[in-house]
Amino acid sequence: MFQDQLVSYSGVQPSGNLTIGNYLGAIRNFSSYSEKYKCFYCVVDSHAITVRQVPADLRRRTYETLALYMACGLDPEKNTLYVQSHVHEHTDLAWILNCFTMFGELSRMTQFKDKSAKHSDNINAGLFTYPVLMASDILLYQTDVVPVGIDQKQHVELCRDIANRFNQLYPDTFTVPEPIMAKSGAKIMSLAEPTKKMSKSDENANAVVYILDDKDTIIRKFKRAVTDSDTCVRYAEGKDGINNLMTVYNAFTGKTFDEIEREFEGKGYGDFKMAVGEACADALAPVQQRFKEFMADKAMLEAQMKKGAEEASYVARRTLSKVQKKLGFVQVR
Ligand code: ATP
Ligand code: LTN
Repeated sequence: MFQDQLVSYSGVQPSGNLTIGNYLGAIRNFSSYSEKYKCFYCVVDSHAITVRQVPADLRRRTYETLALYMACGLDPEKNTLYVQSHVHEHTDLAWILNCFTMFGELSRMTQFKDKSAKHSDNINAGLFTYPVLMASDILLYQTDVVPVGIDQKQHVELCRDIANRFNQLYPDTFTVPEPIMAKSGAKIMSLAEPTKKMSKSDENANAVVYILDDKDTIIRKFKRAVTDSDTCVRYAEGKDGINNLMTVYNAFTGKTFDEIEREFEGKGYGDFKMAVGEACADALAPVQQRFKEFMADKAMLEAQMKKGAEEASYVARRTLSKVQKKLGFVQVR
């Protein structure tokens, strides 16, 4: 679709304050595709309403997520940055793909199982069909690669199954995408329960380091991180807390696990936690600075949203129209 240029596509929900999991597992990696790929990065507000949102918070976080994309190095001149609900083709295609997705497939999605356990008072149909909307996001842009954290791999695999099924019935409709995961940081764990993924909707703020936390808060959170009764900084089975901190340190500094073990030989967990906190705070400081500048200019953010939606709509319209034609929908335009 883009004269042989490959396409990269991903999305982040404006469902809470973004964490270093979102940063290391997803957003930080997005800009590395800008040269080689045509990139689309979306603020997926329609996905966010699968769990209840306070309208004022959702609105503010939609601006914030766009500002963070830009603060993390995504240049809106080189990447299409937009808001999902501004391009109605996403929900149009989602309905169609619902008819090509099996109940059994959706029932097996671990995110659905986790979220329905967490929100047992609101197990709505949107939460169940969430992966179909995600498949629509991806397939509308004839995407080749989807940079995501490990937790989203299952959804991208389902998207591939849906695309293959549709292509078998209606050949040459969709590009079948590949998930790509960061080499380091694709699964950052909670600081309080290191067997659980760090999640922006965690109720325990001490379990989560937010991209916008100040240096003192970041260091305090790492200092309180759950570790083990051993004293030696080394990567080993059963040392989930330390393994996670080593992963964070590796992702922020580029130091290998061997190098980290050597650096902290003979030192205690206290020194190590301090170093992780400092590395994290130092890496985030320039992002926070740029974020503040972008958030101070709402008009600029709105102009970018508009421009992004126009660029995205142009592509999305073409794919949707191709799908509708293949299905036998009458087109009168
Ligand atoms: P929620 O808690 O609302 O479900 P979330 O923190 O899981 O949100 P998403 O908006 O669903 O965040 O995810 C955005 C991107 O960040 C996805 O690519 C996801 O895989 C990635 N991501 C989320 N959490 C982590 C994590 N702990 N480690 C690495 N990547 C992550
Ligand atoms: N489901 C993802 C967010 C998301 C996404 C996408 C990621 C929505 N649409 C398309 C990649 C591609 C999540 O919950 N993190």
